[in-house]
Amino acid sequence: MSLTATFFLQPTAKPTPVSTTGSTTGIGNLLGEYVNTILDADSTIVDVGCTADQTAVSNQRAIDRTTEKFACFKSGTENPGVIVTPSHGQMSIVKKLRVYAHNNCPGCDAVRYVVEGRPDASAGWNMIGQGDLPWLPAHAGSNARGLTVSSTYESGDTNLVYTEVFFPRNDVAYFEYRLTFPQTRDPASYLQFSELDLPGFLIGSDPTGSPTLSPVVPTPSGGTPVNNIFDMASVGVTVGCTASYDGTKGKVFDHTTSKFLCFKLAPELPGIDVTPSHGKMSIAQSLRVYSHNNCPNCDAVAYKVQERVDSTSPWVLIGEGDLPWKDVAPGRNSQGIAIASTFESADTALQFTEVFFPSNSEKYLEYRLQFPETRDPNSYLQLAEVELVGLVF
Ligand SMILES: [Ca+2]
Ligand SMILES: [Ca+2]
Repeated sequence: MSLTATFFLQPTAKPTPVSTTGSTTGIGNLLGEYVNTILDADSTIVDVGCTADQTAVSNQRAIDRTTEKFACFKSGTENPGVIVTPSHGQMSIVKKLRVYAHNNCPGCDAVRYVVEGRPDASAGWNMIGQGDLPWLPAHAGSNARGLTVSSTYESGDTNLVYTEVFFPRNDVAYFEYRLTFPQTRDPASYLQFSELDLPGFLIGSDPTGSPTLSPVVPTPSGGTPVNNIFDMASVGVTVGCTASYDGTKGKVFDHTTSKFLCFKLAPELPGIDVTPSHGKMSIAQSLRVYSHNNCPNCDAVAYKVQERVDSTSPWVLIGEGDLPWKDVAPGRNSQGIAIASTFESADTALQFTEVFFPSNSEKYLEYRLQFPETRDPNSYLQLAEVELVGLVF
């Protein structure tokens, strides 16, 4: 890899019209694909700031696509972790980090992370993201050893225990990555995890070793990234359900954890149509749902999001599927808490789930949010807040 400097893709944001599920690439002059992990199992991997318990074998376990675990004894002054050089030789843009739980030692859990990248081995490291892992407050459980890890760009392996953080605004391509974990749950413990996913955009291979600078991420320019396309004065109209009292419709987007409660009216799927009062077009990039205060059976566990350019146009599907918290009910959020989120991150002091729409690149005005399934199918629907994260124009 001959690059000597990082390069920036302009314009700067997701989404792109690139398949997120196919194995091949390329639409028009685009070159690349979203992948479940940039770090292929044949990557070269070395420990840093620690000594792996079985040298090369144990290092590879960090990325061997199974829950066979990585264990590393802290040494020296550097943060413990790994440096990974993918064998595919392609530049990439990191969008997320997932850390899968290991089998036996809660005190050994990584609870803080630092993700850095560099374009080649001679360059300095550049920060991509750092902070607490979402499972910091409490040990999240364990994964038996030796299970296959089956993930996608959109989702980690929901049969396994993992934690995940996002870097939606990172748009710098790198080749090598340093993933370190400055803190373990018990600071005196050594470091363990069973697997890492580094989901992101893999720039198409180029035999010359010169990554293309063509517009890999050709989003419309000029959009403003926002934590929520829905302003508090948005107009909501329930669909497929009737709100417990009229005022609760606005609780979907009141920017607090005060909850929306809706009684299902079959056969339509329950949910709400939302028209932002700002009247601006927008591109939705992810959906966050915050849990309400008291009824796990009332949690939405599946979603369907549609959009349209005006009230007379047909609805267009953005995405649908299960919400990540389907298999494990989240903790509850008390009512009336102001939500402090950003474009990059939900309010991590609260309980939430999030799904992404990396292929959505069109501007729309109105949205239809439906929740085809509740945790108990016989329950009514409750949620504390929805955030439709994206760009406003
Ligand atoms: Ca592993
Ligand atoms: Ca609310």
